Amino acid sequence: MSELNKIALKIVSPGKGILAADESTGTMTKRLESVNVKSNEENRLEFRSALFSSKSMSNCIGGVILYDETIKQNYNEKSIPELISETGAVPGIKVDTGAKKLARSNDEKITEGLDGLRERLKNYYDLGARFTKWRAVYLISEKYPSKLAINVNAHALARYASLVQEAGMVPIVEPEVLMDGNHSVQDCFNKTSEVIKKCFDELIFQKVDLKSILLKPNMILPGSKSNQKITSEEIAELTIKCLINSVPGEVPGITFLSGGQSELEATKNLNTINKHNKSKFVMTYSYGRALQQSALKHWSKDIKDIEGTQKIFDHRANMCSLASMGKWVEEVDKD
Ligand code: 5MM
Repeated sequence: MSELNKIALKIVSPGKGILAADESTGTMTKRLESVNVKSNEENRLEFRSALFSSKSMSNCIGGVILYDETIKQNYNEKSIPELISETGAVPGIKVDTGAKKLARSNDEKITEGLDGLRERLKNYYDLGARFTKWRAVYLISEKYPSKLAINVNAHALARYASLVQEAGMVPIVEPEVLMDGNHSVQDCFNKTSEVIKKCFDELIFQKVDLKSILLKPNMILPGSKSNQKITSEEIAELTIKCLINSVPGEVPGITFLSGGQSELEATKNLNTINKHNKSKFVMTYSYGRALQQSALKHWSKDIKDIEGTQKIFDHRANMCSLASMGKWVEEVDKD
């Protein structure tokens, strides 16, 4: 077993998943301002370090994805990667520089960040990162995602993954087919399958070691503006089918994004997926909003109440952990 494969397996060990805390400053500012908290470096650190020092870190969180600002911060005289490593979780870092307008397309995007990546990776390794993340985003409509967007993003994801393995870290490959739109669940299934297959064609072509990556896909869901009603069982069935058909068996783990689902939806769907998952893929979470939303809401009411904030985060993390093993029991929606 290679060192990188061991890191990947450690991140997705039983009952564990990933806390995605890699919001860029722009996104974090939107999140904080939506709950009337000023977005400054101090507040961003205060909230994030509250999560990283929560009790559930040691039994529910296998890895934390950080943003450039956070990986360089200290809290109580410890660096953030140290704080995370002490809980047993692996520190990770988002290394793309964002999704930008794709030339020759009106609405689609290409994720940037390859220039100078080799040097940045070395620096992140020295800061303690042992895994990384790069997210490509795809729209669904009649004509999207275009072949152009599918091909160029797959190419960039593979170039990124190859450089990351060279630097001694595990790349998370995140092709996110967005939930926005009025498309059907079948459209989501077809387009997501096409996107993921193309990613693996490129990863294989560029000689990426598939045993040492993690895939971070969306679940198969109807568009957020479609009126299609679908059960959690159907979501699970289509999601598993899509992944079994598109992901090579060597990949050690699938870590879903929540993608705008509520905390409860993301937990319930992950649980149903794991109840039905007969494949050898580990299927767990790499949630941003679905792990942080309620904790952020609580914290915003009194930013000194770290204990209360941690209690709420711990609850969510424990629910996701149970869902990653198919052992979650329905919760009452308190909102
Ligand atoms: C945490 O948010 C990440 C995106 O940040 P930027 O858009 O600011 O770069 C995002 O990539 C995230 O890691 C995944 O989408 C999963 O987050 P959700 O909230 O969809 O689970």
